[in-house]
Amino acid sequence: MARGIVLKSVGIRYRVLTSTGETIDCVLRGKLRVKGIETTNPVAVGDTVVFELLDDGKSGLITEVCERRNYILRKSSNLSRQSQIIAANLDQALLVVTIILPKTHVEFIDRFLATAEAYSIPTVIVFNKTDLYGPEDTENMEELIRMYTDIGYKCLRLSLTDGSGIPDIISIMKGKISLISGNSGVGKSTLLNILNPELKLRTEEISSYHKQGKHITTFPEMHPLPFGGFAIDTPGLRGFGVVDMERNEIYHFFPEIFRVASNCRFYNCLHLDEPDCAVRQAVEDGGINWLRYRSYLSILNDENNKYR
Ligand SMILES: Nc1nc2c(ncn2[C@@H]2O[C@H](COP(=O)(O)OP(=O)(O)OP(=O)(O)O)[C@@H](O)[C@H]2O)c(=O)[nH]1
Ligand SMILES: [Mg+2]
Ligand SMILES: [Zn+2]
Repeated sequence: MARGIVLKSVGIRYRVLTSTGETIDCVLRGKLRVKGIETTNPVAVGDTVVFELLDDGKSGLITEVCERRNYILRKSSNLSRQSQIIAANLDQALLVVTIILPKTHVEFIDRFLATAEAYSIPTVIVFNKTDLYGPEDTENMEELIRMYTDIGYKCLRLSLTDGSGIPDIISIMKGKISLISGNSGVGKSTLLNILNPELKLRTEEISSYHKQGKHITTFPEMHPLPFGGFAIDTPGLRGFGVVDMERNEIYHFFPEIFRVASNCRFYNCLHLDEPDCAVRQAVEDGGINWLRYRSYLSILNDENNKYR
């Protein structure tokens, strides 16, 4: 019996890293004990597992999945009710965003942040490609950084081309399991290749035609980092899971709205047009940024409130 952490799943096999630094390819034992939820995949990247080494000494049989601290999900398909675990035991998410090439929209950032709040995963917002920014782009970035810092999110400025900000990223990622997320083309794989040059992940020029990246990375994989810790490169926009939120709890995942909402007249206020709504008052007074309020409304108005 040994313990390890799942780096990757390949078909029915799982690549497991042991505490001594070996990687063992494992299959699942027929009767596997997994606590908690029903999903299409019983084992995910980031899981700690117990396994038996088989006679060949090189492969193993996973007998138990240890209890997860947290996990993120996505629906198996558009129609399916079943969900799939993307990753487990995350310490934090780094949301990589860019002001241009491609432009990351505030609403996308806010949906991600709200989802991460719902999963209780702290998020750091990383503004990449600063080398490409003109004065106006830089101003836009600084405005967003002010907005998110005021709410309580940590923000970093990064350029993978000129190297500025890389030491900050390393100190934030050291010893932790980090999910690297963000739209296609923002530089997630480029970042991981710089952090661990042995990886040689595929990166691609974003097409200049529609200024959007293509999704190059497809399966989540956890990469050990040379300075300690792991990074999970998720497949672009689709990489982050769905959460089913009740309409009246969405504002719980906007920390600055939640803080103010206790002053609304009605305990079940949705902060739309109810009388004496402290949230709307704060938006008017500028205490809550209207961009954030707009993102809140957009999630609230989503059909079924299920989004990805
Ligand atoms: N100028 C500049 N280009 C960058 C920077 N970071 C990444 N790039 C370029 O942006 C393009 C896309 O980078 P990728 O690392 O493939 O993007 P990704 O986020 O992994 O994209 P998907 O795998 O499609 O989700 C590549 O051509 C990179 O060289 C940067 O800081 N500055
Ligand atoms: Mg990539
Ligand atoms: Zn209200």
